[in-house]
Amino acid sequence: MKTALITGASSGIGKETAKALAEEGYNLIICGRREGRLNELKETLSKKVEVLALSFDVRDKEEVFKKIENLPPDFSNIDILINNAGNAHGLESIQDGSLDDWDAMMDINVKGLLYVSKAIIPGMIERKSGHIINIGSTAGKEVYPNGNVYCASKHAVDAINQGMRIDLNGKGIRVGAINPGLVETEFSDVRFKGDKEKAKKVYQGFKALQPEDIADIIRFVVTRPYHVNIADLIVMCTSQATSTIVDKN
Ligand code: NDP
Ligand code: 8X3
Repeated sequence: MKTALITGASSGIGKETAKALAEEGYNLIICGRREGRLNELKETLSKKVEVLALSFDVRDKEEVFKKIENLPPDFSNIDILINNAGNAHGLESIQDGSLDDWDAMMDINVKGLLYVSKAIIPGMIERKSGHIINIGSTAGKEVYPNGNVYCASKHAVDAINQGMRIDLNGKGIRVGAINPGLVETEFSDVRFKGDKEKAKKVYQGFKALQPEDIADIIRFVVTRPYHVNIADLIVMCTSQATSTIVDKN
């Protein structure tokens, strides 16, 4: 049976992806910082498949390598890596943005994704087999007002996705990105630092994508025959045309 490692599995897209892949029979390594949430999810999904909850901060490169290099034997061959952990921190103009928010976004969304990938790719190369799915964003395809550094981090994911696909060509490893538009998760709670009212307003007046929608697409992507690689996919809710054009009533 195949094993998938999902970063950011403690909520939103990552959590729903874990559920979807458990239904498909994949054994899972679910990652995130909030251990309690990971253990809860593990308890539910363990009824279907083998699950390992692995708690680490993707920013901590030593911890990333230590955790991944010391996986128990049953989980050490990772077939699918879903680079999903990430968030926006703040929504400020470039002149008003906070340095701490900028560090968080670049360190988590870009460098964290690189550390986890660097720890897992050698095994995939050795086994001449693997599948990496990078969760980008429409923010990696266009820039919107006050999105500056978050958009930069997701444009970097877009470039890394292309770079991985080029460098890993011929090594038996599939690489592709899924770039969602507005998805109703804890994303805006994090962006607005726990201001629930402000976060809720982001998804009011239209039907936003739900994390299950993206999980369903990831399920489709990983279950294609080996010769089929979904390289780059943009998905928005029907009400959304661009980052700034959303049909709200
Ligand atoms: P959530 O806030 O619901 O989930 C974010 C996940 O990332 C959590 O599981 C969180 O776990 C994890 N995470 C955040 N920081 C770290 C860290 N330092 N170390 C380890 N894990 C971390 O948001 P989404 O599900 O929406 O976001 C998932 C991905 O989808 C992100 O990359 C986001 O940029 C992208 N995306 C989201 C969109 C949206 O509109 N929601 C649209 C386009 C892309 P924990 O806090 O436990 O560490
Ligand atoms: C999340 C979507 O539009 O908030 O990446 O940047 S958006």
